[in-house]
Amino acid sequence: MAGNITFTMIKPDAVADNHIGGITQMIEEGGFRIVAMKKTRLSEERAGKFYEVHKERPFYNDLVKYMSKGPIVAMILEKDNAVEDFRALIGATNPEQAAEGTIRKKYAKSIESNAVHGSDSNENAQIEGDFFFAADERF
Ligand code: RTP
Ligand code: MG
Repeated sequence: MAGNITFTMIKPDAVADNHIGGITQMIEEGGFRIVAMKKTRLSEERAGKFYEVHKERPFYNDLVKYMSKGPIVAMILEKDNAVEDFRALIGATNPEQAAEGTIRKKYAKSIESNAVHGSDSNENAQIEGDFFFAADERF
């Protein structure tokens, strides 16, 4: 049986610093299969929509500006227990608390510039994947 899915973005600084390959390698070596993948740039408006769940949080405006400042790489990933296992692979939101061997430990620069996004539930994984990818872009 196919595993379930999660959604990730490689954030603007990590793309600008040429870490697409390194991060994608950690994802594949972590047992995830790439179902869909694209490099794109979010407008402020679209970043605001993506992060709408955080709109009451104090960091919302900065986050929206940060996520729209340059291209990102969006991916849908498949694995058994994908959401939880991917959050384990990326590590804590704050890189100072991220465990050894995690993507954020290796590539994050700060709590905002923390290299990658990972969905926090199966429901949000579906919503976030649908935000970026049509059915004919998934394999
Ligand atoms: P993500 O959604 O990006 O996978 O990260 P997360 O679940 O670990 O963290 P979340 O609470 O959902 O926050 C989303 C993103 O907002 C930025 N953030 N900044 N300045 C701050 O205190 C702060 N807190 C969060 C981070 O870029 C975080 O990934
Ligand atoms: Mg989150």
